Amino acid sequence: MKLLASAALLALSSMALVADAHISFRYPCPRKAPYSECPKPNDNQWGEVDYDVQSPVGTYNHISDPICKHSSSFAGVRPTFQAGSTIPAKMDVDVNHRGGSCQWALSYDNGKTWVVIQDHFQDCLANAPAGSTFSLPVRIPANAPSGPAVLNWLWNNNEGNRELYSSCADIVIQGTNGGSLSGVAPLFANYGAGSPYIPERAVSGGNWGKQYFDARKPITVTVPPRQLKRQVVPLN
Ligand SMILES: [Cu+2]
Repeated sequence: MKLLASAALLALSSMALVADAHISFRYPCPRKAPYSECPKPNDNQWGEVDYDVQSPVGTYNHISDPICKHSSSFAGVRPTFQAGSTIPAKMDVDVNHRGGSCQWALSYDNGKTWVVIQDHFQDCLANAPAGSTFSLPVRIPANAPSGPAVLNWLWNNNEGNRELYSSCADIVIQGTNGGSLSGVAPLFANYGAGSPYIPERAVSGGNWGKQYFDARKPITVTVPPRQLKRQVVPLN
């Protein structure tokens, strides 16, 4: 059994040479993903396709990518979701690292400020089979303002390297025209030297970083009302 497992690991690590793969959004499309159903690069953007879209953005002592990995998507249609509805999000799972803690956050200013809209602590993705596309729905708050927004999935894994994952999808929310959304700012743990450190958690329990999640700061993001196009009513 042990031998078989190491053979499987070897196979995995040689695949990892091609693209070090872990977990990302599959739907909605993560920024610059190579998936065929996602927005395509234009002729001079092919070098920007992210074949490593599932890899973490950093570890406890190293930041390899900014939160979201990319500051924009390729041009294309963003999916629209109603405030109060549940996005049938799907994750592209390579290995699940025995789960971890997920946070989902929204930004209306392209990632300058984030507000957490959903948490799933300790066993998030723990039952996601390796090599699967795994359903992990996320609910948009009913009072979410309308407008283009970034949905950010954040994940601290339980087992293995102490990593932070961040996968971002550009979406449009149809809700209140102008308004605010309150919650807490997300925790970016295991993300570079000096970031809060969550140790590898024994499957039987242990320190999963509760004190850091509990200490997240309240935040309110305010979205100005969007100018509605003036209706020109023909006189006749
Ligand atoms: Cu991984």
